[in-house]
Amino acid sequence: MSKHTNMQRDVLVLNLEEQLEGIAEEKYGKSLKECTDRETYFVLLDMTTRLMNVAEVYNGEKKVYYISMEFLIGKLLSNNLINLRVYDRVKAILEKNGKDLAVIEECEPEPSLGNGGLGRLAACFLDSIATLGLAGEGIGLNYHFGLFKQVFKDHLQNAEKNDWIEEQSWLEKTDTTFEVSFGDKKVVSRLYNMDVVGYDTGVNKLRLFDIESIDESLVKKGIDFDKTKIDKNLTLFLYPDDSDEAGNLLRIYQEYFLVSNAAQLILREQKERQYDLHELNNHAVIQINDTHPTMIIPELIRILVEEKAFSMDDAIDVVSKTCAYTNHTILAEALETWPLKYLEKVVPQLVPYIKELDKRVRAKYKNPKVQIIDKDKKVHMAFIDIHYGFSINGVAAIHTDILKDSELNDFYKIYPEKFNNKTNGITFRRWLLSCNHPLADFLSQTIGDGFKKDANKLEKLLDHINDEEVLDQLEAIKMGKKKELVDYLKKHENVEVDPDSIFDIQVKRLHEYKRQQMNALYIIHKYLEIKGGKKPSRPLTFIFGAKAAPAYVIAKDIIHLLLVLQEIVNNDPDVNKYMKVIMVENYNVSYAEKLIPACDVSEQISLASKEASGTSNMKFMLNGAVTLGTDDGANVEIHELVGDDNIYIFGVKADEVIEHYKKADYVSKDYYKKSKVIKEAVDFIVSKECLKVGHKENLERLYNELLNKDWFMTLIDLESYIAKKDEIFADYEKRDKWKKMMLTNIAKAGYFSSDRTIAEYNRDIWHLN
Ligand code: H53
Repeated sequence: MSKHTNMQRDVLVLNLEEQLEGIAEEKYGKSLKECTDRETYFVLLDMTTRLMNVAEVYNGEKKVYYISMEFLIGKLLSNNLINLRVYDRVKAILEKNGKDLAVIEECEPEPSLGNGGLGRLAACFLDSIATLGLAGEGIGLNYHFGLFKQVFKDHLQNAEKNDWIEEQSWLEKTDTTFEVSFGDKKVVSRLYNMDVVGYDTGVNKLRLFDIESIDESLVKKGIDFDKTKIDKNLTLFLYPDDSDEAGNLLRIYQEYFLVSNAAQLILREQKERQYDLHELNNHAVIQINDTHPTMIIPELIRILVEEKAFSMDDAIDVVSKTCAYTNHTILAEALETWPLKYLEKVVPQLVPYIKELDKRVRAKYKNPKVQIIDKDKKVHMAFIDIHYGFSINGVAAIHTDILKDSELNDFYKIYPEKFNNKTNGITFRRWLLSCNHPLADFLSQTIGDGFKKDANKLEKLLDHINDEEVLDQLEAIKMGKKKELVDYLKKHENVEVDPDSIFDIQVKRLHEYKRQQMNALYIIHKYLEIKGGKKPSRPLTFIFGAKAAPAYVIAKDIIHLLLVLQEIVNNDPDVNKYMKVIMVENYNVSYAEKLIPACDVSEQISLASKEASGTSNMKFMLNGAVTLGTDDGANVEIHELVGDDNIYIFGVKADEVIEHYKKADYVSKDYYKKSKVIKEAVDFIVSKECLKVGHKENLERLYNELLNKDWFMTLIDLESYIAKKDEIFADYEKRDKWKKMMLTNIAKAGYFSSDRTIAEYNRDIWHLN
């Protein structure tokens, strides 16, 4: 940090209390003590912004631009205070004034700029880029209503707009505007910035583009709006319904809007710094997050050729050396392919360049599986990234191996040197220091606070594996967090939970491959067992949090089943002493921060090969939960780190699953017919108990899906899942063993710090100073 900014910061920090009083007086003509909680929040927002304004801004010779449709950043107040190293002081000042920082935090609306793991990863990465002192920016969109707000009515998911932007917020409106041209219209963008402060370091920016002509009143009922009015709707929602053509086109408009702004911003910066664009790759590296921002490649090439007098060869060459692609999934549905005719409508200016890129590939490689434009005139966006980027990475070891060996094997054979793995990570500032103060404090006392800057130091905890006092403390901290959650659930979901019960939690996007339905079948199985007189030795609490994409019918049916089970189980006096089911409403980052520290059993039960990495698995282990999972994604690496004795792995392996898909020989009904347990559980979905509470249409559809299709092989693993889950619940009673497992999981979590991940991106891909 420069001397100048350092001094300004010190002055502010030294006089924190006076500053806060000053702002309260200025804004509200009151003392801090007299401010309401909401007013106090805005006072703190002001104060924090001032502190960030005097922090060093990173400006290296080379910068990384992380372009993403999602940035699931979560609330910012506490996190910013922690990273600025003033959290404890602010907390104490508030206490002196009769206020509780935890209560003030509740006044902050959570930004709704992301959906799941991919967006949260982008947010963790920004934190780590700043913390490592690297020059880097996120570039994304400022969605007014973001991802929808989930409301349950009649045991069904309803979607409402999520109106999160307030008059005063972390968003800073800038003077920067760009013109963005589509085939049939032009819009004017406006740039908003958000500061991203590193832990004890400087500040980077998250750049969020919006349109000037947005019209919020377009949204009439729920989340419905006229999808054709692009100049009014472009930045209303993240992932608007894309089940029809208008929805698909809107998605392409959004994606081009993102990359056109990104390109203009990046090139403007090169110009300001008087860099030669022929050396773009020495000053900029663009990380393309999933296929959504792929059009940045043809867009940059187009600008260089049409506006900067580059030859086509030179333009392609330098852009290819600047762009790197991260793949986050092997699911075909998430690897975008756009009909050429859609691109011709939305971005006709790019089409000649995409055709040129395709032509060059065609001239070199005959294999139809590597062509950018296929025989049905569909454009494979990932293939543009792979041919015309310099790096392609998967997000966990097994995922990268699957990309190399099967999904993208044809490309791996051409470009082995481009493929690399970067196992995902999470920022420990949010997922430990901020969401679990008691644990963070206890760790500091026990092993020193070196782990806050170097996560590997958590391993020191292993020295205490036989220390009963430490083990008891860990147990007590967990109990404290469980009790906090019990209060919260009572207030927000109106469900009574026993803190002595085992908290078994599955929180993630709702998708058949993640197999929330398998967890539901276990719950049915337990319910029937208890009804039959077999009681568990300790009560069980099953908690879910998940949103289903509004157009994903079966995913919504699974939510319906979970809500129906919640109703049946929690109201059955024979059963509710022994188990409870809770599907929390509108699961988001803030909810995760309450659930994860309170968890005993972390459910990571995707069909092997399908979960690229997962990141909640890392958050749970860091907070002392034990994983019940398949050999999938980052679970594999967790397994290697903690060893067989500290994790519960079940189910078929990835190669077996891949074989089944190749041979198309999985028949779910065979499993149903062969096993009484499976049959009973599946049949219960359409039993009179369920039909009394739920809807025939939804339940029958789900039942038929499981029986006749089950594309993600729920039934193949159901029996081994039941057995493992019973085993883990039984082991929970062996308290010594359990506490040691908790400790080991925390101690071994250091590898999953996003600081490690980002250091690897920088070492292997970005090469920033
Ligand atoms: O990305 C996470 C992975 C996770 C994967 C997730 C993801 C999305 O959230 C959205 C789209 C997509 O293609 C992938 O499902 O396994 O941990 C971050 O890499």
